Amino acid sequence: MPPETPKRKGRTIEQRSIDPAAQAMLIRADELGLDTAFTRAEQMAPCPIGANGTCCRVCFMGPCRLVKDGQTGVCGATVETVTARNFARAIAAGAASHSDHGRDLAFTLLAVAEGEAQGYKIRDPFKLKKLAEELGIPTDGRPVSELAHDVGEKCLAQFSQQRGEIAMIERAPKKRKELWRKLKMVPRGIDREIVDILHRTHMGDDQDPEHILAQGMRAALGDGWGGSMIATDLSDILFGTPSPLVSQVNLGVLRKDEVNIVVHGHEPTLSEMILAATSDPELVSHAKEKGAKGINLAGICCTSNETLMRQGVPSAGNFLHQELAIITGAVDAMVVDVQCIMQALPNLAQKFHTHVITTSPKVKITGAIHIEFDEHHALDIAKEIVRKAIDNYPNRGEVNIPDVKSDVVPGFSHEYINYMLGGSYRSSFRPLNDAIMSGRIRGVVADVGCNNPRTTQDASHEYLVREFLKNDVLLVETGCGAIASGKYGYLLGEAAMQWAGPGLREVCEATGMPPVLHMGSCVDNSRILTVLSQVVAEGGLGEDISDVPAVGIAPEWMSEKAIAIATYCAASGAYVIMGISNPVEGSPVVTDVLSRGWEEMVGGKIEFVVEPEEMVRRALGHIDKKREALKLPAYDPERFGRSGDWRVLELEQLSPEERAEALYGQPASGD
Ligand code: NFS
Repeated sequence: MPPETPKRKGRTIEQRSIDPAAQAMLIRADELGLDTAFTRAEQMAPCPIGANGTCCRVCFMGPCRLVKDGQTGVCGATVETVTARNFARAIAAGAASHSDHGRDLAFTLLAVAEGEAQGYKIRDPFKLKKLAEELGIPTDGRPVSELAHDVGEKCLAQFSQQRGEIAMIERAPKKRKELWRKLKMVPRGIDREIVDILHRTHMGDDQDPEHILAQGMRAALGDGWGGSMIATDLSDILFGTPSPLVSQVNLGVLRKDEVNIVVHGHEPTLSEMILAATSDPELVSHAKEKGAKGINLAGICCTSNETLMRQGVPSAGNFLHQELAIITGAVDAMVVDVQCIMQALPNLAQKFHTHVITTSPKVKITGAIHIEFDEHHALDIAKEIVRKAIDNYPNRGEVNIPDVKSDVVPGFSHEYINYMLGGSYRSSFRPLNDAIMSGRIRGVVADVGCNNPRTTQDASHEYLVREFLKNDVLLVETGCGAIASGKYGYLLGEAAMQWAGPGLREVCEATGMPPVLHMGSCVDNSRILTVLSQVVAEGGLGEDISDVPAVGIAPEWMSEKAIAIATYCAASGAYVIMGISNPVEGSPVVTDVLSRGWEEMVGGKIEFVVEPEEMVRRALGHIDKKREALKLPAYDPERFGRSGDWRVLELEQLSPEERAEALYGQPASGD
């Protein structure tokens, strides 16, 4: 049966978003009679057949809509085959998007090595050398440019490789690699596995749902341990490996009296140069000539995560903020590259003065200005774009910037987490493992993924973070989920004092780290794979990723990339919960394959859970089950929290007599 279409008409502002900045802009949009994704979601009932995965469009004898029990398509395709095929195709598209992003960075690295990439340089030569060694490239006495060249070529070869295994799979725990090899699941080449999915889901090919979905895992692994991992590593090498810094998040980072340029999309390559161009003295004085006090750069979506965690460029918000930023009337140019860019932007921008500028050779949007980016002339192109924004500043009409922003401390690369916990002379994951083993940290949850206007913006992200912190669960975050946490103050050390349970609070006090670690953009979910592998290698938490008390959750997901991520995490042994709705709901068999079937096969699984309360219940249940299997002490918050800053604050509340009693077990001796 198709699921009942939820009624969404007439949602209140609070039902649309919990973010006060978004609420203010949604009220403004209503006043101006403007549509946004929020209102369009209310007007557009999702097609129930597509929503549960039972619409087959792979050939033109259809499309076939399988709505009755036992019904098949014209070719005889069953509901199991159709839902599995649709799911696998979503994995292919998601993996292609992340991986193509990684490929472009390999081209940029090559151009830098050849001295042809204007304005770029190698920011982390140590990471370059380390990666070169890992890829079997000789490093002794060789200049950085030669290493960059060889690493660039070797990374590119990962995409086109036809046989063997992709290289970065070596980072996985031994037991995991053995399992993948046994199941013939190690990706041969990143592109090959994606093409394989498109081939086998063509009309008249693979019709066994489990078999189709196993190839889905293989292609997704090529994303997580291939394309995305390459994207992360090469971004660090080119733009710097992140370490914590202070910045701000939300629409309040836009400035009334400065030229505002918002970079939106995913690749750090162009935004890096735009940042450089905003401090060009000639352009700054041009901005002043136009009456602005300066040039302000802000980000949206994962471009924002890239520039936020490396250069501290403030974030104007997550996915559902792209239209809201334009509605402030203060954005002089919104510069986009690839992925998650709503087609509604140019139309909306016409109602204001904003230029929407597309820059990728892969992305043109009708109504937008196209200034194509080329890394060989990056700085010149970036300056042209910035100049266009400045020239647009005098065209502003009424400006309404909500005065809402929060401080954040993002930038927790796996290298930094290692260093933070162990110090520079003995960087190690030992303290993290010990904290989990002792029960100070009950487990780890990765809260990641998008916003989706079918649910209240940020509500699930915020609720989950609060509940997990209370339960001494350490959070690691990427993508739009990480920006959501930033908005509500969770990406700060102080959040541990306010929200964390006693054990987690002790750990945060000792290290100064926030209880929610911003680890980057969505391709940086690969960092989470690396952390999990290093946690396993450190010892004491099992021999495989599937042994670690950890869960991944994408409560407000909307993109095919989220499906690819969920799949590679599950194929790597993690328990993954996805919110919103079940895209294979039409087939109980396929729903069962993704959960019970995959758990038996690879130790990880995907479950679709709509209610955040249920997500928390299942995630904690899983964490406790894994703790028990590892024979770790059962989680008991009573054992911790009697030390550190919290204890000092508590003691300060007491009278001198009570304090002496609490400290020494006897009242202070009077004179
Ligand atoms: Ni991820 Fe980043 Fe956000 Fe979702 Fe889109 S920006 S790659 S897909 S919406 S988290």
